[in-house]
Amino acid sequence: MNAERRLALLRQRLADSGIAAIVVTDVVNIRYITGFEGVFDDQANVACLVTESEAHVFTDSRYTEAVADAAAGTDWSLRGVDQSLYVELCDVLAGVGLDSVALESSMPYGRFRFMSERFDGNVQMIDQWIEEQRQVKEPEELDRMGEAAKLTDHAFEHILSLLAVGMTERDVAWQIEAFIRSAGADGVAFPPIVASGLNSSRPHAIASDKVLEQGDLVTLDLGAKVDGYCADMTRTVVLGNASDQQRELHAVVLEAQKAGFQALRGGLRGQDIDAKAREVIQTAGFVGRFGHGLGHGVGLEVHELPTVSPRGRAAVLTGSVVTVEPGIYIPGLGGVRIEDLVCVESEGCTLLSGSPRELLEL
Ligand SMILES: [Mn+2]
Repeated sequence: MNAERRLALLRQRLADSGIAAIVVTDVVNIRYITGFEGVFDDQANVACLVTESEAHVFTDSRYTEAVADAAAGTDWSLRGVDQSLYVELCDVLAGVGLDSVALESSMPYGRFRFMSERFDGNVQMIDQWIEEQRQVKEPEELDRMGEAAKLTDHAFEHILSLLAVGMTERDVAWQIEAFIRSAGADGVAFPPIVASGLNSSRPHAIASDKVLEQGDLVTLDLGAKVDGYCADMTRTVVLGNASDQQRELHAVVLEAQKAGFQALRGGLRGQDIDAKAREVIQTAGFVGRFGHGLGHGVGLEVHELPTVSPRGRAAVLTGSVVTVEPGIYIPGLGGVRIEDLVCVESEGCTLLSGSPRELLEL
């Protein structure tokens, strides 16, 4: 992890924007910019203040010992919070006499307003600065994502050996989760989606008490989190012999995914990559049956930049990691999605996930 470089890039962005300081409040961004691992939980009471020459972590006694350890030998200094994080942060800002501060757009509105009123200077709302930095992965981040993808493949292989008529969707989801945890991951990157039969037309169905039946399409969307980094992979299988219609859906989605892989390379806009895969689905006659985007970035979070969808106007950068996940969803009939994780290269992409992609009839 190159935390010094991450901090230098953030300071460069501040300088380019003519802003004296930034307060980072998003916990995932704090983890990224400090490089501190295993210190903050999702709910941590923490904020970072970065100026041209200083970098402070404000937090309370629940985290101070861990921060002091993690900060040793780095540019970061610990500021213990006794009463209120935001009051003390504003006091420090006032004390150093800065004329401007950037606040992240994800900050809760009440806190944003509090700081705007209390800080005697120019407050700028900035959007996704650190999220943009997080897109291009360092080699060590790619290694971790490769491990997460491999563990996810193993979990899929494991669940194939268990999947049977009579299990409920929730049974299956728990078996996936239990496998991932016992295989040494931090946990699941997100609650597994197990959508069977008619439920499979709902892209983000919640695993229910529905019992798996013969002839069901079963969509399994799962990911492990390893050393902080997520994987995301989907397969749709059939219990028993597939019908002609199920085969057709699967074949079209697979073709669309291939078109996505072929189109994908660094520097293209997300929407142009999306269009290549979407065209396959539309040409096959399934207009309006692929409602979501072709893919999204993955990293410390399971959904992050870049956006590979009709909304994705920004270039997908070489070194980013994205999903390629076309689907067809027909209410009253069912749905199919096939999703893999790839690293974007200047001339193509490299698969991180390796589970079989042909239609599996169990
Ligand atoms: Mn996904």
